[in-house]
Amino acid sequence: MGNLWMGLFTLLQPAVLYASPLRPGALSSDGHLFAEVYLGKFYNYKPVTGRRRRAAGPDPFQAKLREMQHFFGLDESGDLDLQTVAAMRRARCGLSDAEQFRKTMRWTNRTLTYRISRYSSKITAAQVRTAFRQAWKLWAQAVPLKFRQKKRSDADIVISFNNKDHEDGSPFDGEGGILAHAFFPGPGIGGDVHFDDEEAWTTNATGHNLLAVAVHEFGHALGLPHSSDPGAIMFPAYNFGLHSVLQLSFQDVKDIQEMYGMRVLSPDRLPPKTPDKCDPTLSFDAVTGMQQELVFFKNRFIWRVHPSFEKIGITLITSLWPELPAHIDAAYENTNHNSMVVFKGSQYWEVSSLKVKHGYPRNISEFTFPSAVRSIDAALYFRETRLTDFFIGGECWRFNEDAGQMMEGFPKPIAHEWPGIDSPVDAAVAHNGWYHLWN
Ligand SMILES: [Ca+2]
Ligand SMILES: [Ca+2]
Ligand SMILES: [Ca+2]
Ligand SMILES: [Zn+2]
Ligand SMILES: [Zn+2]
Repeated sequence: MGNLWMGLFTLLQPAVLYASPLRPGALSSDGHLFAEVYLGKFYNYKPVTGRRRRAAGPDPFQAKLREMQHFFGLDESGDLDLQTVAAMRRARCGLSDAEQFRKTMRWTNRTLTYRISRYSSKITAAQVRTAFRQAWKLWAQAVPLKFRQKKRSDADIVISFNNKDHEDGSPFDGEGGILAHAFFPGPGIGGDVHFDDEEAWTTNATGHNLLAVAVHEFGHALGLPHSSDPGAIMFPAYNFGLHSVLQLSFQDVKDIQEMYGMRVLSPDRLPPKTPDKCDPTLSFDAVTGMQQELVFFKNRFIWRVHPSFEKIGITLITSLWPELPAHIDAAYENTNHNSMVVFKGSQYWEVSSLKVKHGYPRNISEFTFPSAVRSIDAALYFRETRLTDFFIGGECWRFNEDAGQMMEGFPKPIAHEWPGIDSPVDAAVAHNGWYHLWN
């Protein structure tokens, strides 16, 4: 027990404090109430009270919780464990995840108009207009639709920034929580998009990025429901990180093209597919331990494998660590520092208690590599000796963590230090007394 759950605990917002010791299913009644409200809002959960509750068969709360856990790629335990609560605490879109996809709700015009009826108090009107123009462009690149801004007269899609109750039956909730919501295509309020004006809207990765949220909401305005693909723009939680590149995913493009037809995509704009863990050709960028879990890195994604969870959940790296880039090179767990070290190119980051430490990225020259070493293929930490092996091309470098320098005589050929292992090495990890290396 201990470290893993303490680590996850730091993911939770400071506003919610649970009694220690922390273990799954042992949350306070406040946590339970919060979850009931969340499931009510996003999964059509209706609490059963009184006599009917005892008479009912399977617990409807657990059933809805499993539905939510399935959607978020979490272990479908039906327990209100800390990973589930952390997922519920993430900033997100106000629309339900149980919304049924209805093909009839789509625009018949090929040119759609939008109007901004109320601007943000957090960023300039010019910044808002630019973000919206870029957001529409992403959709217009995939389907034969045109979007035109109107200044005064009526438009199909009216966009506004609002505070708290704004008379549509779905009041905003102040900073955090719900960021925005939208209405599916139709007359009147149909297609309209509302942003919570109390969010710290930005054009970068601080606060909440307006472009990232606008692309998602505009997807609703065109008729798309939420997607459980964590790589999709239509995934309900906010995922934008420091190094994020905004683009529609394969799933988003497929869904919108089913509604409006295709536009031929140029080869440099092919949408990225979310990797499938069952793909036999799947390789990994890096693999590391993280307390009790194993973490597999691939492109923008991670899989977390926990010994007591059946389900292997895939999420975006940025949903845990917004500061980390995609396509990392190598990672290892330094159990003596209680941290995870992540490498990309000549930079590295240290993650402790599930947070990227301040002052990173730093340069790999701090590991006393010569300047000719520009990147690392894989890294492996030996808990007992506090040594770390770095695999670079055909060579192995051995770093003494206590002394802060390379061991004498290194680098050595991988074939010499690791007989039978081919080079280059893609990923390496120590687990259950075995060393696992991937080529
Ligand atoms: Ca809000
Ligand atoms: Ca409208
Ligand atoms: Ca690698
Ligand atoms: Zn949404
Ligand atoms: Zn609204």
